[in-house]
Amino acid sequence: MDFSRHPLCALGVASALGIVHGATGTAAAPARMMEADLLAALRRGGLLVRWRDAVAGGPLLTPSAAATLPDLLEDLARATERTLAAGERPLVLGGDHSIAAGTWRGVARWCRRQGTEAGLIWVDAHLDAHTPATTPSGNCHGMPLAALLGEGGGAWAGHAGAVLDPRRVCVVGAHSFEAAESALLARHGVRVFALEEVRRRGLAEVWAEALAIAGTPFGVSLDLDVLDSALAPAVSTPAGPGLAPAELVAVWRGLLRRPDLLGLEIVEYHPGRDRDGATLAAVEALLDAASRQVSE
Ligand SMILES: [Mn+2]
Repeated sequence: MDFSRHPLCALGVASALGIVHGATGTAAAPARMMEADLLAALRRGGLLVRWRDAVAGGPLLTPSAAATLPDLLEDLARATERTLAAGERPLVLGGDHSIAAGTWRGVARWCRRQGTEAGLIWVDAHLDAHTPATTPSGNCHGMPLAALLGEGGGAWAGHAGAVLDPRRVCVVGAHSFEAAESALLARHGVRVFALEEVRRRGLAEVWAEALAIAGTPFGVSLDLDVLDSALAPAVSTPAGPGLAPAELVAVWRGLLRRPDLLGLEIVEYHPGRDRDGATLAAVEALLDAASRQVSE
């Protein structure tokens, strides 16, 4: 199956339900992205993209006062599964990173029905591999990767089983995490390309290895806090020094043109913290690069 021929369907998740202590501004991110016509960057690159339509419940998934995080995640899982079943690819725009536990659950369900599995590249300053037993903050946006590997998700995500094959999961850019998280990922054999390794080897070489681990087909989950806080400040949990947007732009060139890219998720944008739109401009540059045709 050549996913590069599938139009993108953008789904905003206007939620900060995964952050109980701390900044909750991520709920405003998808509306800000719509207002800024973020998808124009993809259209300029020649890709077909639309916001999810009203028939499917509108472009934004917004938790109502009564909605719990497990309800929201199941709604999102159904949405990404249906998107793929309809011959489109999900572009999920967060929202805090806890939504990844829904995004990739839906993608994985669709893949299994096709007799395949999804790989995943997790680009993040953090490991997001806490469980309710190890988290110092109690924030679920620090737990989704563990939940996708079948650890601790039953307690907060409403799904206890493993969603992903850890041999096809890797993390790129991490530099701020606790020992319990690296121990959990090591136990599952998940390859972590820490920021220090990226610095030593260069992102191009690391990204090529990450693609090889993720295999075919695969998805990418980008937490914007992997970007250097001085250059892209508008995130829930700024982590200080990180990747320059230009470094990531260079390796993302043609990403959405790959035949094996199932979907893309971009999370943790906190519009109230942006400075002169620098963070949103970085997202636009990434989408522009990802939409470009790359000659082999
Ligand atoms: Mn994250």
